[in-house]
Amino acid sequence: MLLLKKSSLLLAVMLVHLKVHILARILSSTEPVTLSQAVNAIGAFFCNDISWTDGCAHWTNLVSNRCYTLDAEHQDQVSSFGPDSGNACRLYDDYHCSSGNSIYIVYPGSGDLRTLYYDPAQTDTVNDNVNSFLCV
Ligand SMILES: [Ca+2]
Repeated sequence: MLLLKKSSLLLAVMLVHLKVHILARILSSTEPVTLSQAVNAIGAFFCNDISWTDGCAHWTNLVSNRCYTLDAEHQDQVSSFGPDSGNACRLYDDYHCSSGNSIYIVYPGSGDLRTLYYDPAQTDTVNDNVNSFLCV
């Protein structure tokens, strides 16, 4: 009986040491910060001409699901649009991500928005017709 109690006590002490060791590893680890930064790395690359040329811009550190209105240089002119690796964006023809005309586009995007249409009837192309977008 005494032997059993001693071994139980020893086991309890070992468990406490193990918990302290695991806690110390978690607290000293930098992994959660690295993971958080990776998740938040949202960006999009777009250009005013097809094949990723003319008036290109790379907007980075975007907030997930926040609407971004294009600047004057790109409004109604973008012909190539690509979310960064791991990202997806919804493009809108209005300025505030609120109209009925929108299209979901995933990495690597499209170097020719003339091939994408806002509507199923395929009359309203996305080319030169983007004014705002949001990404996740
Ligand atoms: Ca264009």
